[in-house]
Amino acid sequence: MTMRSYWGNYVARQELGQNGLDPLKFQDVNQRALAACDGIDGIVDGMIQETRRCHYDANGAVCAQPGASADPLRCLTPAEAGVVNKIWDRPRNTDGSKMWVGWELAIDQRATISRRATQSDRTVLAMYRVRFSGPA
Ligand SMILES: [Ca+2]
Repeated sequence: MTMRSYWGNYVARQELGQNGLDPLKFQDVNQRALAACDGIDGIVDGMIQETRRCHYDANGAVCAQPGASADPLRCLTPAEAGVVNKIWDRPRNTDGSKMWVGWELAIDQRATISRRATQSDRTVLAMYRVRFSGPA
């Protein structure tokens, strides 16, 4: 798991509860974002080189939106779309600046999200919790 996956799982569990975000939904919205932005860099190759110019909004994948999946197992609720946008936005410091520079939109076809926290997940999540909410 990468740091980005930890962040995704952290946001999903914080905002949606212990079950987090369904991996199938996360995969679907990432694929939609990729499809929307792949060509911006001039080559449709399954990769977004110009992530800063990709402004795909996960609200476009909310159920019943044009362009969203018609499959209720794949389209998002508005709350889930908010979580996905937050995951893509990446964590911010207390002054509002982004903690990691380089990905303006952290879309990755291999982006994973899991429903069961591993021990290392829990360690990283505890770290985020301290960083963003202050010690419990
Ligand atoms: Ca491309």
